[in-house]
Amino acid sequence: MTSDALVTTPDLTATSTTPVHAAGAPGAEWWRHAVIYQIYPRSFADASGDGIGDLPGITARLDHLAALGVDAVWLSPFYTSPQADAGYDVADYRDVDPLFGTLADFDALLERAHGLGLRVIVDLVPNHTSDEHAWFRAAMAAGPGSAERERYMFREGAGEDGSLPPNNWTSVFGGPAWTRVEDGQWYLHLFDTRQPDLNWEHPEVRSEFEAVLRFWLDKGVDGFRIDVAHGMVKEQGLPDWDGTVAMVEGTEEAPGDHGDADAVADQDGAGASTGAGNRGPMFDQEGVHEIYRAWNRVLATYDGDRALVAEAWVEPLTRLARYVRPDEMHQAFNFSYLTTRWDAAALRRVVTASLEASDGVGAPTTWVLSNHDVVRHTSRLGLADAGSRPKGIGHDDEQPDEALGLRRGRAATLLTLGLPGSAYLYQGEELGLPEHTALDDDLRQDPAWFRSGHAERGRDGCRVPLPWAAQRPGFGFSPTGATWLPQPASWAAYAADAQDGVPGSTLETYRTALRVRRELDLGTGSLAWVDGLEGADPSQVVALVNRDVLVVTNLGDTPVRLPAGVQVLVASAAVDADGETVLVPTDVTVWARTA
Ligand code: TEU
Repeated sequence: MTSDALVTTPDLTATSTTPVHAAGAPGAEWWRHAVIYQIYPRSFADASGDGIGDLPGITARLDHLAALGVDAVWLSPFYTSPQADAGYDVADYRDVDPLFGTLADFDALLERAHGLGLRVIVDLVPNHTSDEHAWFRAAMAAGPGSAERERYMFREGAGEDGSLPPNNWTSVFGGPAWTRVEDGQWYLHLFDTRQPDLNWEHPEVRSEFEAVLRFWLDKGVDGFRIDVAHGMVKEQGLPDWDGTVAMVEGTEEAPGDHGDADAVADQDGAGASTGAGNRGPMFDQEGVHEIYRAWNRVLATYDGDRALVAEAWVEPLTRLARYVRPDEMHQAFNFSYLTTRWDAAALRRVVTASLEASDGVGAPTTWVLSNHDVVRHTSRLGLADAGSRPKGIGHDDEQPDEALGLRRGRAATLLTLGLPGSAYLYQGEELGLPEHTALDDDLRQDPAWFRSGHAERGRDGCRVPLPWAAQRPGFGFSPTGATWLPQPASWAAYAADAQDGVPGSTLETYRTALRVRRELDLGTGSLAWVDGLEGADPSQVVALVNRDVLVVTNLGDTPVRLPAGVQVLVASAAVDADGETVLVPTDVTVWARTA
């Protein structure tokens, strides 16, 4: 821990500050403070004209990301896959699906990105393969008792004739987590039936994934995002479990919800007593950590601070921090932050708990508001229960207030980027894109929509192809105008070319924020809460200092007056300035220089 928090305490007239701590251990590694942009390849940019994004499309648009000012990109899977879960069902971990291009296209992308100073992280999906992976085909062909079946989780069924699933686990997408094959055995799949879980007790599974890591490291990738990082090892005996197999739910036990004080305070990681997070026999087992220690050693044999980021829906935050201990992974997505409601006290609590938990293991915190699995934050924040997390939104669900959601979404982003640590952005959020909340149900492709019996709308609404050019067919996503999902007509106003160079647009606001964040090194800074801005109600206002920047988010109805003499650097929306006085309006974040 550094003492930056103490040395940067500014002279804020009529305020006091509480130093909290710094962001992780000091260190030069890029991932400690990087802003990393998630590319969802099928929806970023299409070069081939088939309406599905591809690697050449990404390469052609990398300048947009360099100009945006991010440090790195993370690519969701582009590997050979039957696309039963949009590529999170991998049939060949060492090749590119023809839908997205070729290995040569990947090499060209990597070279261009590195030429622009952007690092590249790729997605690794180790919990399960596709049912079209050579190993699973071999397992099916070889039959019960074979060595080939040992690489997966095949079991005999329960009941007299084995016609019942081996246990009561359900799939994350809904329905049973087991599928029976013709010879009578069952195999486990925590996700879709076409995503059989691997057996991580098997040495060949371990050595194969280390080889896959090396394959991409040798190509020059800068790191990996590890899918379902908390799921690979299951409790011995696969005992029944009556909990819900799902992600962090934002239940009342979870700190990410209303910021329940007791839950956040209960950060001892002592056990399953809070009931929060994924603590069933299929998630967050001790055995996963040994895998990450081995992978850490693989990465350490390469130069350039290669990094591993955990996609682990685990709470409390102290439990998540165990994935980023010094000899394991480097980052873990902070989903407790993502699931926090639009509430000043809850936000302060989750930020403090996050920094304390990651400081405790010398890791950075990895802030995130949106990704390809959740309703876009601009739309979540436009719901009556602002910041709640529905599992998709359809035409007959509550429709978010788009303008309010955008205003709050921009404020939330500016707060996020003002925090020390690393941050992830999801493609399109720099345009302020809302979720597609009225997508025709007949067009939905997410397996969660089908497996939940249409109870969950699923994730298609955050995966709609990006609008690049307001006046072009398909908003310039593809040269033919084709888009694999339709874009709402209202997206013309969000198109990149409609915002480029327009002062105050979401795109220009992101660019300014990222530039200032980089210039002032906010990512390696530290946080001190500002306890009392004059006249500001702490239950309505989040105020902090990072280096000499005052970050103020007003969640209340009354404008918040900034201390006299500060200089506004960035604002998420227009602020009221009257001579020396700067007022921060409702649902706005401002960065102001104090020195
Ligand atoms: O997500 C893991 C996960 O827990 C989510 O799938 C979540 O449960 C789901 O989005 C419901 O909201 C990862 C990937 O990010 C996701 O896209 C994949 O579908 C999943 O793994 C399986 O590989």
